[in-house]
Amino acid sequence: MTPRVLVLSGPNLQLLGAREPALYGSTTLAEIHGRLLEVGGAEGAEIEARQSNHEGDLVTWLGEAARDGFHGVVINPGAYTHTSVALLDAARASGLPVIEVHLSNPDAREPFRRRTLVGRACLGRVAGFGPLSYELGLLGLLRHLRREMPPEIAARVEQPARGA
Ligand code: CA2
Repeated sequence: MTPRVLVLSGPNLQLLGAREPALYGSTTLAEIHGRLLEVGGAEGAEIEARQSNHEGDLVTWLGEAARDGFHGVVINPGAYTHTSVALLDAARASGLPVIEVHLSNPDAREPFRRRTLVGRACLGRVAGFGPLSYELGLLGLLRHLRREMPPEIAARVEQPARGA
């Protein structure tokens, strides 16, 4: 099976490389996507990458991902990470393994960024490594899809915590 992975980026991430390089670096989203296609290709995977500023687009893409033949999702939900019950529900309902990635480390920033709603539906999270967070998230997801995860982690993935 060729793993097919959908990579989603949320609001304002189209500005990468053009604004606030001190915070988010000088790499553009197009460059990140290009690199993911390279890394994914080297791993024998197919990658499709999309960005939207609209919560509804991200919800729709998550909802259609399994039907469209994707096996997993890497998502940087941007600011929706911290606010969107709709994205949390869509990630859960997708039935797919979802990895949350961030360029910065939200835990080391303002208190309101410490809460992730989307993360409750995610297999894992990579944050703080700039564009490399996307790559690491993709590689982790591919390991999972190939059943190369340690069994105790795989078991927890089957029964994700749903508590408060
Ligand atoms: O660190 C991340 O990847 C974030 O998802 C980025 C979001 C932020 O709201 C999250 O807390 C953490 C913000 C994305 C805004 O992207 C920009 C890029 C360049 C210039 C301005 C904004």
